[in-house]
Amino acid sequence: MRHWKKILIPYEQAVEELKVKFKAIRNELREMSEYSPIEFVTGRVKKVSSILEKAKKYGIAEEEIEEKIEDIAGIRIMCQFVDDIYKVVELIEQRDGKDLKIAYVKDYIKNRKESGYRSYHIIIKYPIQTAFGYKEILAEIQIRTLAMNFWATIEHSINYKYKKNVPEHIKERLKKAAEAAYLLDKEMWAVRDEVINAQKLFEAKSNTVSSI
Ligand code: 0O2
Repeated sequence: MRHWKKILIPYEQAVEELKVKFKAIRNELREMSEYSPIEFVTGRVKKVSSILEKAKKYGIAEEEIEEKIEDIAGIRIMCQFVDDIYKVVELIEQRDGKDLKIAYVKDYIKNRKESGYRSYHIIIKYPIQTAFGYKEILAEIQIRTLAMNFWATIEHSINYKYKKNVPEHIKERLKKAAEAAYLLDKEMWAVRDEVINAQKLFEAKSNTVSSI
């Protein structure tokens, strides 16, 4: 029996640190009244039951889990528009070799998954200073629009309910919904400048009201 509580401590620390770092980028840009490609950030450490399930699915031995399961630490960055995703990717690339190392990427936006899933994944190696010394762990950063996130969240819960045996008619509906989310992203991108200007005006007004 492995000591999961101890194993997961560095992953918990990594998730907390990465959340702080990405939220700081968003806050800094907003403070400077500049547009932030990051709308909001979440993070989680995978549950032990999900880690073991994934290890079983891929035939990974328990002692190989940390080396082979890349999303034990997961960060999710939500953006308003599709092109913001690639701006966030650039921001992360600029940090490559500094506070993180990029292992590889999976672009499920250009190569949508069979399920209809879209997102940009970056697998990183992240250094952690623990009470027992230095450790480098793997973490997955998922970057997606609000529409992609809405679809993925719903689809994930349906999969959970049906334990992956989703009835065919629901699968079809989900594919249609994925297409609708894609079209929503496309339409929103077309009015992107208009939306950003409106948001700047709205924020300026809110700041004036709060300073009265
Ligand atoms: P959770 O609860 O988010 O941790 P696999 O996980 O076997 O599908 P692989 O090769 O490990 O695939 O990596 P991949 O494809 O990058 O997927 C890792 C994570 O991406 C998943 O983690 C999901 O968060 C998300 N994801 C990938 N494909 C889909 C999809 O079709 N629908 C949804 N909703 N999310 C997806 P976990 O472990 O599935 O779940």
